[in-house]
Amino acid sequence: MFIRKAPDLTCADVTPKSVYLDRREFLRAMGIVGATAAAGKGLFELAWPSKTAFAATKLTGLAKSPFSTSEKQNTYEDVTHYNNFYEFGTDKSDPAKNSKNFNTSSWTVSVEGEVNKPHKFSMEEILKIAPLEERIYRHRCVEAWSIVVPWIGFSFSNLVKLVEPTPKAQFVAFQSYFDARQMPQAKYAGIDFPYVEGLRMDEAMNPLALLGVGMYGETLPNQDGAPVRMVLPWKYGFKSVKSLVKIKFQEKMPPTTWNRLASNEYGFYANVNPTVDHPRWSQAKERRLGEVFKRTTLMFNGYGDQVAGMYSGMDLKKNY
Ligand SMILES: Nc1nc2c(c(=O)[nH]1)N[C@H]1C(S)=C(S)[C@@H](COP(=O)(O)O)O[C@H]1N2
Ligand SMILES: [Mo]
Repeated sequence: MFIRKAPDLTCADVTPKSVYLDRREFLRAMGIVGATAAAGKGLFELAWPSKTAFAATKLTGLAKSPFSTSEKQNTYEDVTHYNNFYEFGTDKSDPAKNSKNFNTSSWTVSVEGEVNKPHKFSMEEILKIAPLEERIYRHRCVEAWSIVVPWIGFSFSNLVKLVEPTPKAQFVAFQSYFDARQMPQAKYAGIDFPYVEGLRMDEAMNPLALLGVGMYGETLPNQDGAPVRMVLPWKYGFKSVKSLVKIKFQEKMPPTTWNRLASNEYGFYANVNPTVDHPRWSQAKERRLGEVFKRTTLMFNGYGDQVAGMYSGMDLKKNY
């Protein structure tokens, strides 16, 4: 198993073989590998060790990713105490304080719309979709600060393939969890909830687009988007929705939270672009948390080799 609270850990649970068989069985149940039916087990009966919250649980057996940067990682302290998660307050220190009791147990992510196989995924199922990888990505917020984070997850495209989008699926809409009772600070944030975002289909299928389930060797802390979020390292941070509950494939470009609020400031694409300034500040440089001097911001946040091709022929000043 990938996931297990340390006290219940036994050798038998962590053999690579059991991980492999379990995952293969799940994929077979989704009709992805092999023609033989899963031995007596339906998709919803697959055993997974824990149904409880995924807080601070070690994730082991992580593969290394060729997409990882070798730049110095930010500290866990920085990444968990300097957050944008407006549902839990707008100060950078608010999410750490206010998300402590956020209940992420029995979490599901509904994948629907223009797909042949709509499915409500449990976290147990999500963790079985692909072998988990550690990916050390640069993250650039539109507010001109940046961090380097060792995320854990897998390419979002692995999930997409399971649900089989129809030819009508041109865009993917993402929705975060929202509950005013668990997120009382949200009413002062000035944006509408639930938080929504979107990608063009080819962007969603780009191998860099990560479905994140952890960081620093553990499941995600609540303030960083537990239990599952998007991580899109070539785009400004606001595209990477936290605490994901719904994914919808659709023909039309979906509305996005910040674009709805101020379309002259935040576009749909939101690719990191040092040559297109925010109307109220420059995007040419950034402050890496923990550093004193500003760094030069790179086009596509330095991921141009992987993503520039998707935008060739597009006017990126217009499509900001
Ligand atoms: N649901 C939701 N997702 C969100 C946000 C938010 O306020 N609500 N903020 C975004 C912004 S602006 C950034 S920079 C990143 C921050 O992620 P981090 O706190 O894990 O670094 O989350 C993004 N995802
Ligand atoms: Mo951001």
